[in-house]
Amino acid sequence: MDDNSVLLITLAKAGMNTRSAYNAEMEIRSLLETLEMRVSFHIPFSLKEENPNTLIGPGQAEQAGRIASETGVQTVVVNAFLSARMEKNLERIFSLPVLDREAVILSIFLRNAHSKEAMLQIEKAEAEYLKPRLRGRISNLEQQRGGVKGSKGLGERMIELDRRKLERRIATIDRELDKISKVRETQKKDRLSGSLFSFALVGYTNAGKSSLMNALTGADVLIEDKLFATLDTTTRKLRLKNGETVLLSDTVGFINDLPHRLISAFSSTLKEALDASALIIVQDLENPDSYNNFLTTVNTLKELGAEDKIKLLVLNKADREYDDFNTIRLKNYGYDYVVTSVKEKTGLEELLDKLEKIAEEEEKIIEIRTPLDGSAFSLIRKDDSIISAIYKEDGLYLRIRIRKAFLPYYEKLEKSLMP
Ligand SMILES: Nc1nc2c(ncn2[C@@H]2O[C@H](COP(=O)(O)OP(=O)(O)OP(=O)(O)O)[C@@H](O)[C@H]2O)c(=O)[nH]1
Ligand SMILES: [Mg+2]
Repeated sequence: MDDNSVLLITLAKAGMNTRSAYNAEMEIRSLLETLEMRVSFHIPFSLKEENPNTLIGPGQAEQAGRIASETGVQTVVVNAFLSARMEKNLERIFSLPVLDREAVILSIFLRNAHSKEAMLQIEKAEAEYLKPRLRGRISNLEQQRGGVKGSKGLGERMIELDRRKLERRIATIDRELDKISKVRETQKKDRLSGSLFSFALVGYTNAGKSSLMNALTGADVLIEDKLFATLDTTTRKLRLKNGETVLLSDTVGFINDLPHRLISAFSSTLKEALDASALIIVQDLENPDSYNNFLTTVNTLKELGAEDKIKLLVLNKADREYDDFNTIRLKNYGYDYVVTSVKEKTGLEELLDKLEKIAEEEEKIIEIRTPLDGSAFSLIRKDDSIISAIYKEDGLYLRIRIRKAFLPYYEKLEKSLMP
């Protein structure tokens, strides 16, 4: 049996239908494929109640242990979140390293991080994951990954580091991340001069966000048929047909049960994207669970407080075969949508038209009367831009392109400045 062979345990909770169990199995399989781990045996357990020591029942654990030793696999993967205690107990029963869903996703992030910021963010999430797991663990966790950008496997690090070292490291990482995000803030201000309307592409991993970004802006973001190919936020200018220039951002994708640790680790990168004026959800139709994946995206955006910004749904990979029922539900959910195939370049013109419309609808040009001394300039929101300033006898008239949502702000401002 080779080093990457895995015994996969999936859990069907009470009330879960066979179809969603199947989809969940396919998803963890593609996560493992992304890590080049090979599932040589799969056990679907049904979980009636959670055992606090091992999650699965003692009989199930024993059965899995027997299969693991008979098949000679190197690792056991459980597609669930395990507490440190559950993980430790299962490793003792199996005499093998156990990876839970969070460890799998973390390993993929570790492997795909390229920028300094992404690496630091993941190292922090990893350190926090490891903290409660330091003692008494089988320590060849995830070594097979090996040699990625000089970063060691989860297990290797575990031996080297004790809890206090981890805490110190987390504090250092926090300081470094803080510096990076400050630099980025100032760069952003220079680059964007705060005045362009901006869109961010968000959505489930592998939906085609980066492909769409590249197709529309000529950027060369890495595109891969792997999960979490993108971890950094990239922003490019996009010229619409009416001549207006807007910004388009591509960012990290979401997944069902994305560990909270990772969402918070990526909060500053995500924030950069979610600060956009409008969000576009990209969802591929090909995924058999497309509707649920879309709901995951919407719910994640809700948790991040960005739900109000969702303006359009792009249903991508229309060149592939897809499930009609899911597709109908996606179309009827309530967002305006466009059906595209980035691969065959269909639907892109319609998408551009919609972007134009959104920018127009979301923006408004207003004129306000302000004091002649120019003191109002510093009160204009940084996302809004002054088009002209005209001196008249009774005041300085500013024409401003604003986000519609901030109309009340300017109405109040005018009243308070020129009572
Ligand atoms: N058939 C088909 N494949 C597509 C289409 N758009 C993208 N793909 C493929 O889907 C895979 C994922 O594309 P990406 O653009 O990397 O997806 P992403 O949403 O950026 O994914 P992450 O960054 O991993 O979250 C790649 O293999 C693309 O070539 C499409 O319209 N049709
Ligand atoms: Mg991508």
